Amino acid sequence: MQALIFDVDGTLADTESAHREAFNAAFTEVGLDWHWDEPLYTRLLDVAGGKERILHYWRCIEPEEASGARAAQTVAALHAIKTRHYAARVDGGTLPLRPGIARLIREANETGVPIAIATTTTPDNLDVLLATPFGADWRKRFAAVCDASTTAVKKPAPDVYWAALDALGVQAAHCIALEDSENGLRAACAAGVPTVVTPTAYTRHHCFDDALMVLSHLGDADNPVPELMDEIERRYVDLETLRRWHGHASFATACRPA
Ligand code: XBP
Ligand code: MG
Repeated sequence: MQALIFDVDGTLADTESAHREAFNAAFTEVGLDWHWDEPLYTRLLDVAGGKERILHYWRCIEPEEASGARAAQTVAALHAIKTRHYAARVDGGTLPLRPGIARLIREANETGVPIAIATTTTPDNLDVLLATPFGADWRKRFAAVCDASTTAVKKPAPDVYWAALDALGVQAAHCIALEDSENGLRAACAAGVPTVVTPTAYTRHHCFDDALMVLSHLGDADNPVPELMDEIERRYVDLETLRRWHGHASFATACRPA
């Protein structure tokens, strides 16, 4: 295993409740009577990308208006308001990183293992989420940051993972991706990257059959991973754990009948 590729929303932090609140705050600000409750938002998360999600919803409820000439501008303007509301909710470190994320990123940095980000989220969202735990120069920790501005086509398409692999200069099979959703797993697998999934409440019901491992979270010394409680040595996921699992994946792939 030569590199790690991290998804953002749901993986680095459990962000989708803040995103949902930001969407609803934007709808209210512009006078729309739209409201995305948890069950509806959980379904809408099947559409990756906030702009794509808004347009998909609008097309479902008002197909005529949503296909007008100015629909794209309207969606972009609404999404910019949403992004402002998201920043207001997340800025200042109000949203903690998920267990094990800060520890694993620091371990990779300290041991020279290159890491990248592959996300469909808006670039501005990364700064508000990562500047507090890692400082204003958080980007220095990553060999590549690939986001909604990097590729037009969103997950489950593999494009953002291809971009991360190109930037890393590492073969897909020599990496491990960390994801939270079925769209993310499908994108990583389509790019050939073995993937560890840590679902959230929004994605727990998704299908993760092609995942290398599915865990409640990555854990820490004082917060063991429930699925690793039988482990004698270490009950959280570190680079050595990932290298061991990656070795099994490589072996399994090598053995997979043609
Ligand atoms: C999850 C997404 C994003 C967020 C909302 O991204 O699909 O669209 O839900 O963020 P990830 P934007 O690939 O990190 O899981 O409104 O900025 O798209
Ligand atoms: Mg995600």
